[in-house]
Formats: sequence, structure tokens, C-alpha cells
Amino acid sequence: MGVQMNFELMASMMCADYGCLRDEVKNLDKAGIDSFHIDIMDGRYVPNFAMSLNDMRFIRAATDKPLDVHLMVEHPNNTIGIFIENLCEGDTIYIHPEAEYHPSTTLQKIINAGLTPGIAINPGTSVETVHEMLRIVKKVLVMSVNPGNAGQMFLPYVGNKFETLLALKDEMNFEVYWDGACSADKIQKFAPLGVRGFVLGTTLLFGKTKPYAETIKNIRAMKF
Ligand code: S6P
Ligand code: MG
Repeated sequence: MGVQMNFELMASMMCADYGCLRDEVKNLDKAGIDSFHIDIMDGRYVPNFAMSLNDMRFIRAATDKPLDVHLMVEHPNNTIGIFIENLCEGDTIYIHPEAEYHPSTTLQKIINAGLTPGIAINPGTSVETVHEMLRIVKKVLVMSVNPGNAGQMFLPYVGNKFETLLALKDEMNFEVYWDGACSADKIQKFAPLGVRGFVLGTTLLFGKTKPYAETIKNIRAMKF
């Protein structure tokens, strides 16, 4: 007998078709996506530019579902205000702790604004170096690829980090999320272990082989 698993699915909007962004948002919304993952890059912290503030604002206005904003920028403390003022309660901002001298100050600004604070952890960053921040964040986004691009290969050594974080999450009151090369077999394995949500990019959602509604329905119908 299968067990009903309760997990969230986020759409990685850097993989969407910008020729028809409004339709993309509408279709994903109707297909039952839980939130929209917004990858903001500055060309310095990562060697790429993905989405911008304007893309984020457009999507914020085009849906009532939460946004999940992943800042891959140097010194987010300098610009956090412009993201905060364009988001609302229920939205999450993740920062990369190694991109800031005092990441807990930036996280405090997110908390004070009534948004959900999160940190994103790179494949090469160990949990030990961010341990104290686990006390103040609500979400931890584990990067299972190096940040900067969609369509990369899963890095198997990241698996151990999920185990470490899952063992701490109840005591320290945060949830664990997956970002990068997320395939159905990863959801099948990690949802039952307690990973709360998965960012779907080119691997599972935007390959364009099936309508979004069918892909999402198939994932939710998986047997655990
Ligand atoms: C990577 C970014 C991610 C990607 C996601 C795409 O820097 O943070 O959110 O958009 O990994 O998924 P996929 O399946 O193409 O790896
Ligand atoms: Mg991301």
C-alpha cells in the first residue's frame, strides 16, 4: 500500500520560455505548482545572469502563489531592500552565506520584513560552517549542482549533506529543499526521508516533452 507524501514542487523560472512568460506562469499555476523559484544572479557571485528584479516583479504580479527567491549575488545586504519591497508575506528569500560578511544581519532584515528567511548551501560548503544560522532560518536550500546554470549533472557527494541536515531540522526548526538536477528518482528517494520540497528545472519539468499538468500529476501520483 502506497503512502501519501506531502512535499512541495517549485518551478525554476529561469528555465521558462520568456517569449510567453505570462502563459508559462498561468499554465504552471493551473498545473498545480506550489511556488515559483526565481534565480537572481549578478555575474559576480556566479558567472551568469539569469533573472532580474523586473522578471521577479512580473511573476509576483502574475500569480497569487508564493515566490521562492534565490539570490546568487555578492553582498546581498546591499540590495536586499529592493527585493523585500517587491515581495510579500509567504514569499521566501534565500541568500548564500559565503556571499556576505555578516549573513545573519541580512537574514534579520528578511525576518523583520515578515518574509521567510532561507540560506542556500553550495555543494562545496559544509553544514558545519552555517550551523548557527540554522537557528534563525526557516528553509535550507541544498544545491545539488554548482550554482549558476540549469541543466547540469547531479553531484553525488551532496547526498551526505541531506542526511546531516535532515537529522537537525526538527530540533532547529527548519525545512530542507532540493535545488539542481532534480529527477523523479531523487524525489522518490528523498521525499520519504523528509526533504520538504524540490525545484524542478530542465531535468523534470521544462524538457517540454509533456504538458506541465501531466508532469506534476505524475510526480504526485508516485508510489512511496
Ligand atoms: C542553479 C539554479 C537552479 C536551477 C535549477 C534548474 O544555479 O539555482 O535553481 O535553475 O537547477 O534545474 P535543472 O533540472 O535544470 O538542474
Ligand atoms: Mg535556484
